[in-house]
Amino acid sequence: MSAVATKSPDLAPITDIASLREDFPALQQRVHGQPLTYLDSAASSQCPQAVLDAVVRQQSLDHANVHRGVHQLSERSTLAYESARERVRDYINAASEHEIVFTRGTTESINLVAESLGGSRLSAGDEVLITWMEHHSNIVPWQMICERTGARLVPAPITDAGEIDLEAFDRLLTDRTRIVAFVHISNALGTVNPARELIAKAHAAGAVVVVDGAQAMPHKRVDVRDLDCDFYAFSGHKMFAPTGIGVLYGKERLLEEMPPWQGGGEMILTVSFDGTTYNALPCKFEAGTPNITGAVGLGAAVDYLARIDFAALEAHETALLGHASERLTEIDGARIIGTAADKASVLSFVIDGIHAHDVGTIVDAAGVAVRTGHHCAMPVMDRFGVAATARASFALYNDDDDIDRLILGLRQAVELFR
Ligand code: 7TS
Repeated sequence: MSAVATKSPDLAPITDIASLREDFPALQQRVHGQPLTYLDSAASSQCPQAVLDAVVRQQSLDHANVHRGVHQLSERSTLAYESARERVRDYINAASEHEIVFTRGTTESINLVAESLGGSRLSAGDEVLITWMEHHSNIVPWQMICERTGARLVPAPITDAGEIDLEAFDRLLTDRTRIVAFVHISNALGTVNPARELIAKAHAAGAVVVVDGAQAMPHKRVDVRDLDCDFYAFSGHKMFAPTGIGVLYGKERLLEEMPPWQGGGEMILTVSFDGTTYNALPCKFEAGTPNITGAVGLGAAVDYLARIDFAALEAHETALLGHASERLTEIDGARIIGTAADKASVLSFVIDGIHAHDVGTIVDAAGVAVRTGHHCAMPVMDRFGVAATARASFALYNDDDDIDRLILGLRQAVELFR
């Protein structure tokens, strides 16, 4: 019999970040006969054993649909699912569990806000202000809703270092701006945006603020009430949980006002052919059977993160990024894309005369996983005049040895192609 705890365990914070690597079974394997060096956590991070155990336990013993059965398994499953919601609420310091909507991930979270909030609030003459450094998932849903409502999408430019041009942002934020949507940490550049400052500016202009927190969650201790954002979107699979689960945090007052997005089971109170009444928050936005096991995995990932001393984690990751940036200067013709003063865990670069995909393939043969391409941020590539970059991204389980092996792989690529 499994037992679901309803609260995250209260344990002493972990300051020895290097010790965490052992918790990740995927990192103990070899690929192409070499020890795996995983430098693609910005695309998707690995799961610690505690998350894998929670997923297996849920799926083996407690699996049943939620919110609808009186039987034991359904009750246990519902408890596990709602306990995961409470852990997430507590972790990001949301005021109420009504403010935590489980989604498929960041993309679905942003589509939900764009469709529901944008669809009901925007009209011709209104503007949605974003930035040039957004992931496509924080561009396209806004483009789609602007097209439908006649509103205008306005991108704030970025500087050569890959920071938001704050003067331009101030100029573009006007009394026509209804919604401001921006990324907390850029996946293509690593830039950490001054979220509190941008949110305060947007609120002063009367706009609602949506933050894309996909890359921030595994690196920063996010407190939504301290940020005072109206919405915060993130994905489980970038913060050590499985794929297919994510969260939309929204202030209760706004979520209450917003019309439902998808219709179906779970989101209703009564249905007749004369009309339907909708369920209370957060179920109003969770149509259909949710990803119960994913939510349980996310709850376990949040428990895992809650144990970590984030000052130690940030120091560890800053040192890694500094070391990697320094060592990259040893590679002839290498150039870093994204040199913001406040930068986290992403090293995007090009090497003269070698296509990024070739760089990725050569280092893969040496057991090093990096991502190559436009990183779903084509406007960023346009801004820097490159078609693609190679990107090494770090997480809490990486160490200096991973960087040495990356540099060795890059030397091999240069030797082969020059
Ligand atoms: N926003 C940012 C900043 C992201 O980095 C990503 C995914 C998303 C939104 C979308 O998240 P999803 O979980 O809904 O897909 N970024 C990446 C990446 O950098 N490489 O692969 C996926």
